[in-house]
Amino acid sequence: MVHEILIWPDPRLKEKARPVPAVDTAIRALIDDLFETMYAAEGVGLAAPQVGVLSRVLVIDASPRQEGQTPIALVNPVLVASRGEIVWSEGCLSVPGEAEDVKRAEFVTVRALDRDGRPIEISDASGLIAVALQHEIDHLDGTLFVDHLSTLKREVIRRRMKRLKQERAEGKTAPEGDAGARPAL
Ligand code: GNR
Ligand code: NI
Repeated sequence: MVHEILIWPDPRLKEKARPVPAVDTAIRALIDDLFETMYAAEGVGLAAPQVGVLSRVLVIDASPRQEGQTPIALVNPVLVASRGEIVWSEGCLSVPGEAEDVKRAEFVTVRALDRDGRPIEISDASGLIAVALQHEIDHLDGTLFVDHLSTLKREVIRRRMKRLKQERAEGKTAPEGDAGARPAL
């Protein structure tokens, strides 16, 4: 089932998600929904809080953009090591149409449970996967990429999101050629 993706600002996106006590059928159904919702929105990743579920679950699939990648579903992920620095132009399905440079670790190692509840480790990920892992784990802690920006940039984006929500509520579509109408992902 495709869920509605919450648009920032929303109080649910600021909450810290709760650890999953057991990877059961309900969690597997959530993972399926996250993949379905992510693919429908053409995103690279999605975290459960973005669909209003405050559980520590995320999915990532960079395969359309990076060859040799497979879809990843992580439960209770923990960043156990990171090194280096990289600046990446990030977007977010909860902040549609916006993209800004964010400084991240270049390489990360993450431990988690997979969809069968087995412990897995993603060792020394790099590139888009490494950035997406940090971006999605941030979501589980109530942090969005806009929280890494200057107050000025964040407030400009806040106004645009307010306008976007108003337009959506009024059933309007953005004017043609308006870059803000498309997610910059
Ligand atoms: O689709 C997405 N693309 C993206 C691009 C650069 C850095 C991070 C991301 S994640 C984002 C999907 C999303 O909002 N996940 O939470
Ligand atoms: Ni996001």
